Amino acid sequence: MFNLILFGPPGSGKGTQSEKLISKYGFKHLSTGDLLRSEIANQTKLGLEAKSFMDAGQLVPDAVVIGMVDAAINSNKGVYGFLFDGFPRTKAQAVALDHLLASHEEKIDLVLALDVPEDELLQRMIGRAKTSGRSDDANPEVQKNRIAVYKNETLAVADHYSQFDRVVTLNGLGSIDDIFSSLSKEIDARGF
Ligand code: B4P
Repeated sequence: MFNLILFGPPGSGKGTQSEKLISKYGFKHLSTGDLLRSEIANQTKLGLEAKSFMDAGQLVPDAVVIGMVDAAINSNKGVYGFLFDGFPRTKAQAVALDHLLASHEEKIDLVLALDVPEDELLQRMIGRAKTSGRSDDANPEVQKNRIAVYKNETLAVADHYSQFDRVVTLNGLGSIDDIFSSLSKEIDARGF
């Protein structure tokens, strides 16, 4: 198996690039944002709990997200590799993911981090708000809060995997195709 984390701040293009990587390499996509939005759409207890955090630009509690990922990994045994998109978002989630994978004798092979300046992130989220229908995209204060949460809580995930030398940072500014090609080069270089 080859397990990849696509890492970056909100609006950096993780969802956009994930779609392309999945169709090229056949990863099993595991986006916690998508899973949470589907829980909200289905009006489950988990979704109702998550919605208030997401609408405020806060992270959903670790235990909720980790439980969701655990279930998704267990129900997708035998896949070629997972592409984790938007997860882990805290050091505690990263440690939990390492344990979950280790229990299947697996590990994270590579973390590809998209580097995008803050003013561009805000512009992209404003643009996405016009079509996404996402309540967390509509409010500029919420967008700024999401970036602050990224700096305070999520950057620690990159530090965690850097100690194992598994992080490659790439420029996330430019055309979607050019960024996809630089991500693909890193994956190809590892023989996946
Ligand atoms: P996510 O669903 O993960 O979404 P995201 O980080 O906002 O966006 P992404 O980086 O995927 O950007 P996209 O491709 O859409 O998270 C939503 C919320 O869920 C979180 O705030 C949190 O509350 C909760 N959550 C999720 N996971 C969690 C976890 N593990 N723990 C706790 N809470 C969690 O790109 C953005 C826009 O830019 C799009 O409009 C796109 O078209 C455009 N774009 C993309 N690439 C571009 C490029 N190269 N140039 C110009 N525009 C580009």
